[in-house]
Amino acid sequence: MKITFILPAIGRKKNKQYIKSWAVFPPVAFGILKALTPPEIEIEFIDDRKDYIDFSLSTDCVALSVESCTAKRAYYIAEQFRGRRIPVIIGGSQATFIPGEVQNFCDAVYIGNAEDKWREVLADLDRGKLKKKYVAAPGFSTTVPDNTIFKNNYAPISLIESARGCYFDCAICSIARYYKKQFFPRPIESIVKEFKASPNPYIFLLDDNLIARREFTIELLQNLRPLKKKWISQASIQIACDEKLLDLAYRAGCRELFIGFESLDESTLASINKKWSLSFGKLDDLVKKIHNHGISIYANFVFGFDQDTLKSFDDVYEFSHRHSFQMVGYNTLLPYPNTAIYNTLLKHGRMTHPRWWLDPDFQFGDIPFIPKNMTKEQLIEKSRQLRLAFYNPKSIFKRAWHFISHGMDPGLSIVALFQYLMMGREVNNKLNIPLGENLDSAGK
Ligand code: B12
Ligand code: SF4
Repeated sequence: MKITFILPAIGRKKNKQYIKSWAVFPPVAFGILKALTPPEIEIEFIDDRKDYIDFSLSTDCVALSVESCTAKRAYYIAEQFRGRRIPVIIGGSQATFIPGEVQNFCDAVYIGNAEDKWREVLADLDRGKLKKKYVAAPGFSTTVPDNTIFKNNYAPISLIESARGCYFDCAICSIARYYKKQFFPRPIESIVKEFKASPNPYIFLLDDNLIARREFTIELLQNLRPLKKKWISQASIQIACDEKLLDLAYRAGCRELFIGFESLDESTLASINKKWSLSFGKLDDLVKKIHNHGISIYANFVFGFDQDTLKSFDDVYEFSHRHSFQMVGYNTLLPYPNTAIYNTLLKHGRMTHPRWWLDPDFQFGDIPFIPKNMTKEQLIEKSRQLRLAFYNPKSIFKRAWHFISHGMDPGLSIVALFQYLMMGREVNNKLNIPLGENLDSAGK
């Protein structure tokens, strides 16, 4: 039996290359699926962001991993193979959030983590008795991903999971919905095994919130310390009020943290169920504490909340500039299906494109709802200007000086300078990307 794994891409503007910063990593889900698949089953992997799909290829089954932004392309791919009577299975976040929709475009929809039921799927496939729906329990097994299927060039950073989920329930977050406010730590021996086997100088520890469960984090950090690897991860700002944890994290190799600030405004944070992030002290002090421990910050903000005004952009820019964050994400609010914010906007009749991920009038970078204190155009343009300002040479120079004077990791600082060049060029290219389009034409 042969199974073809395909990672669908988001879309591409005509005659423009695919957005590079979206295609730097291989999809971990397929490394896991490969490891769960017995060796007698032949597996091939196609990365739609980089490869071209041969729709006439010979295979017994196609398995797709789908996020909201890739749903349109995934459904197109599924249609091509199903037209040839090749069964298609769809898993991933979109399948988990809105299985009812996904089911219309495939032979089997897979809800939840692969570890629980993938072998059952394979057995059913072998007997020709694929079920329409598989509902898997969330969690981990001791499976270590088999990354030998990834043949393309990716960034020399290994993606490793140490836990899934988060106890918080922020209204904008898909993960809060996926794992239903639960936290699933991975067995530490299997994390260590994967760390040791990593051929790359840096590791991206994919946790949604590194410090979700303090005792687990401490045990993990103690086990990572002797491995002498450097890594980046994601955490809530809560980490800053725990000097012991910060110190241990640095000693265990942590050099950068993605932190979702989302907004600096208390009422906004309250409206998205994230006011807790202001309960640990003044943000300025917390940021300094993290920096003083030699850990850089990738700060994420979202614009377009009801309390946001044009001044909110200036406040966020001033805050980012003051702290010389290594990297920032200035995102416009995109309500993902089944998140609390999506359901609220829908209920109040404010979604202008309720199924934006399939809507031909919606492009990546658009706003699918009616903002309150500004127009959609202002929201898009002010965010664009902020991104351009962050990548302007004067701002880069200030940050470079901050890296040097704070003894930030030299390797990551060089990576950041390359990122500035790449992402600075992408600011305009990332707007108006037609979802699911131009992925079969030359020049990816
Ligand atoms: C690393 C990461 C990235 C990396 C890219 C990763 C890559 N490989 O290319 C970068 C930083 C580039 C990135 C970019 C973006 N990302 Co991102 N990213 C993540 C993150 C943190 C980890 C992804 C991961 O590897 N997880 C580990 C794997 C194992 O989990 P998994 O994919 O869910 O797979 C499991 C199950 O879902 C299931 N499964 C998955 N596929 C399949 C298929 C089959 C057949 C089966 C049976 C099972 C199955 O089994 C797997 C193992 O249990 C997630 C958050 C998260 N915790 O998942 C966000 C996340 C996936 N990203 C998200 C978003 C929105 C984006 C962006 C659109 C952001 C932006 N505005 O630019 C972009 C573009 C995404 C794209 N498609 O290109 C959202 C998606 C929300 C949604 N509803 O679709 C997430 C969930 C974050 C969030 N909190 O909301 N991202
Ligand atoms: S803290 Fe982060 S991962 Fe947890 S629910 Fe909020 S946004 Fe999601």
